[in-house]
Amino acid sequence: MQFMTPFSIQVDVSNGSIPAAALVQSRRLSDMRGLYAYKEAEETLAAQNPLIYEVYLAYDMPPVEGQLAYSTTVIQAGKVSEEYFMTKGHYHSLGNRGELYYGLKGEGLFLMQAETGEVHAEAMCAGTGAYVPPYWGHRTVNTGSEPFVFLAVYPADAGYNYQSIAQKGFAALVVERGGKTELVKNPRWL
Ligand code: PAN
Ligand code: ZN
Repeated sequence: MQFMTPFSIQVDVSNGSIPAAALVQSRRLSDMRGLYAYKEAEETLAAQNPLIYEVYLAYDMPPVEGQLAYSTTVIQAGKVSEEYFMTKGHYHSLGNRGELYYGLKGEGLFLMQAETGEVHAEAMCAGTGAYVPPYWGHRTVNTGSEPFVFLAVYPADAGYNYQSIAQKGFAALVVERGGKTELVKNPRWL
């Protein structure tokens, strides 16, 4: 492993951005085709192609064992029909790598899922530290009316496996019904 000099990088806590980020990824609705449950509502919103979330990668860390990477994610407030705006969600390519999320702003639900389909949800707001144990897929959902922002710290060699969630989604959807946030069964989950 490369011997590195310690460093710090500033997060703008007023909006969750990292002004000196090595990389900023923007995810619009068109980047998330097929991930929302309500297809007609997705088609209707497609013309606007709203920004759903941005990821600010603090540093371009080499993906090697022992190093940590960190990023912030800013998820906009909004819904596709009754399903809240959310991240794509992934398992780590190296399944035995955990992760820590720390809430900075807004309100969200942190969905985690074991390969068996067992789902676990943690409510998050500013100050919540939420732990993803190894082997759990994870997705964040903005359940509030302002951007939901969190910091993520993870092993730099964890990698991303988006495939299984792209195919089957999560076993649970996070929806607003009658003004309340509910977890409901995903009809596409087999
Ligand atoms: C996070 C996520 C970030 C965006 O940094 O990558 O919130 O979510 P998706 O990667 O699912 O689009 C993380 O969990 N890194 O491992
Ligand atoms: Zn992750």
